[in-house]
Amino acid sequence: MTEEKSILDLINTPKDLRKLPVKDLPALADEIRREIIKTVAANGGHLAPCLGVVELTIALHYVFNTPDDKLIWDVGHQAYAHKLLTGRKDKFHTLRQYKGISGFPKREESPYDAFDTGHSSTSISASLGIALAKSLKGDPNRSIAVIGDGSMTGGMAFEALNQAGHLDKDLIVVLNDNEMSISPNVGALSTFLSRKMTGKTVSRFKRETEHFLKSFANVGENIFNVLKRSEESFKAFFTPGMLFEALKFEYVGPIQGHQIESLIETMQNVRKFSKGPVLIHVITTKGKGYAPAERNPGKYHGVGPFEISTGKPIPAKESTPVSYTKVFGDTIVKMAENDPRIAAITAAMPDGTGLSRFAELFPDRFFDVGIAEQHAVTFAAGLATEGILPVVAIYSTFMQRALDQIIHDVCLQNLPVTFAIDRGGVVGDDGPTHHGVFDLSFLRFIPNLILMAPKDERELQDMLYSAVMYPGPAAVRYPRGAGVGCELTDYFEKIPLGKGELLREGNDVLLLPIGNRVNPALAASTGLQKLGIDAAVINPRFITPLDADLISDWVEKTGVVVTIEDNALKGGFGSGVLELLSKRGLLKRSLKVKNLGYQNRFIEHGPQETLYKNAGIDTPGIIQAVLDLLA
Ligand SMILES: Cc1ncc(C[n+]2csc(CCOP(=O)(O)OP(=O)(O)O)c2C)c(N)n1
Repeated sequence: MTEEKSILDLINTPKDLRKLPVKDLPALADEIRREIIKTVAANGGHLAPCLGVVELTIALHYVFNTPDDKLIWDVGHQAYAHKLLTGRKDKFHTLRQYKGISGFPKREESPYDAFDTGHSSTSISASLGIALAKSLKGDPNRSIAVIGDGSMTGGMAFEALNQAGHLDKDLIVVLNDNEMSISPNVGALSTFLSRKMTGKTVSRFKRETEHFLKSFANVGENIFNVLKRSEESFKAFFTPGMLFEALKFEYVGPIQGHQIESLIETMQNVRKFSKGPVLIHVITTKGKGYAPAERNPGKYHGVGPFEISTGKPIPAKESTPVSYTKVFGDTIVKMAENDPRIAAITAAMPDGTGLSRFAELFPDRFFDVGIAEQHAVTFAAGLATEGILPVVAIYSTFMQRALDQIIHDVCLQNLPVTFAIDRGGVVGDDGPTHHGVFDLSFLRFIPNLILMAPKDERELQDMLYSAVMYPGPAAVRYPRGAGVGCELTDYFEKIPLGKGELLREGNDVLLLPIGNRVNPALAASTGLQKLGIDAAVINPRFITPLDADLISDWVEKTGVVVTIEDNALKGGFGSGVLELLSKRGLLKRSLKVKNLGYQNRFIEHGPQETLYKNAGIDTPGIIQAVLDLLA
């Protein structure tokens, strides 16, 4: 049997791609899909988004002169085909592995990665900046943003379109429209973009107009004929072009995103003839070419390792405890059953944040606002002014977007909004764009806001309950992944405001871990005991307000303190403890203090446990820090 010739093998850079005849490109697309499926099945990653843009990626690199022409991928989760075509196919098996290539575009990884992305809706701003810089430098090369319809729901995308239309510089925006965000896309814009607008809605509008005109006895046949002929102009009027043209973009499309030949032809025309800002509307199928992902693109948006033949996830070797996310989702449902004031808000992540069940059970009190974290927070503030108790569930990394809204719209008015901050701490394989290691720092200084982090999933329940019942703004921050496997309850208890708990008494050193570091610190205290070191352990529970008395007492008793957090050191929990000790006059020469957490640098991707170990915030790291301090 002869082995099938690989086309991908011939391509080291897009220059090689451009030498191929167009007729070979569909076979190349098949090969790229197989490679993506194989690698994601082994390593996990963003499967459905990448499968949807294989032809689009080939066409873009075929027509445009990358890397001189700059290609900016919004979110960057769809860039695997781009990586395979731009010199990284030999390293592709290391995708998202520790020390391997990133799952997102990285300028330091390749000259073809024009801009680092990970958070959505930035691509038009960045590519407009690049286009402007090129214009200032007299550089004729092009700047191209590829943005999904989900990412188009983010306000920043519109801020950029607004400026781009005004500046009238050469800029190409490719709108990759698959009608999906992670879940089905939401909002009026999504309906507007949808092809249904050109079919069903236009017909209904026409029918209703005919009916209306018929109600006038003296309207003759002519007017109906005019109406019939005007169907096409109706369509033109109601297609998405209208929106973008109003923003002074030339609109091209909608075009079929899996036919390479027509994609190439369209791109070539745009490249040759267009002037000023152009939007190419491309229709794609998320998950294209892999049946399980096509059937269920939401589930296959981002996946762990799976079996290719069935699409089934490869089960973990040991059974893992329920995740913090699930505990959050279940808790909020139980609370909402008893309290009709509770509403839940997500920014395009109902599954990711654990709110799907809430959405099913309480559709009137559930709001998916699109990828719009800033709006989500201010919208919650509005709800809160009317006596609703909003719970805003957003990943830590994406909450960064909404800092001003948290300060200005919620905390300044002391409104009872609960922030459920998932993925606090390092998140693992998604890497630096997604690690949630700044939230303790950027939330800690805000007046009126109370901030908690649970040591386990049982405490998460009580903290959520306490947060929702608290008459002002409250945030609960919890990590990605499984809890510790503790027992859950059907009832919730209010945690007294600003009260920590002493978990273990000890005379030699005080361990002050926060959140998911409490259990490793307890384990460290057991390890230290074996070495003859008697460690006290406090679970502070609150980052703000700190349990000042409990902490100060035990600092005084032991004279040696180690703080431990899954957060940046600067401005984090440990900084708060130092401020407290300084205020209480306890920062004396005789006091030994060590703060464990992340140094002031961005943290690479890799398994969470590896990253904890590297930062010295796992059990052996904590033991070592104590030994160093006492040495
Ligand atoms: C600011 C921000 N919020 C949330 C996310 C999580 N997220 C990643 S991809 C995605 C959906 C993007 O949808 P779309 O742009 O249509 O791309 P598709 O996956 O459909 O190709 C979301 C919500 C993010 N990356 N950035």
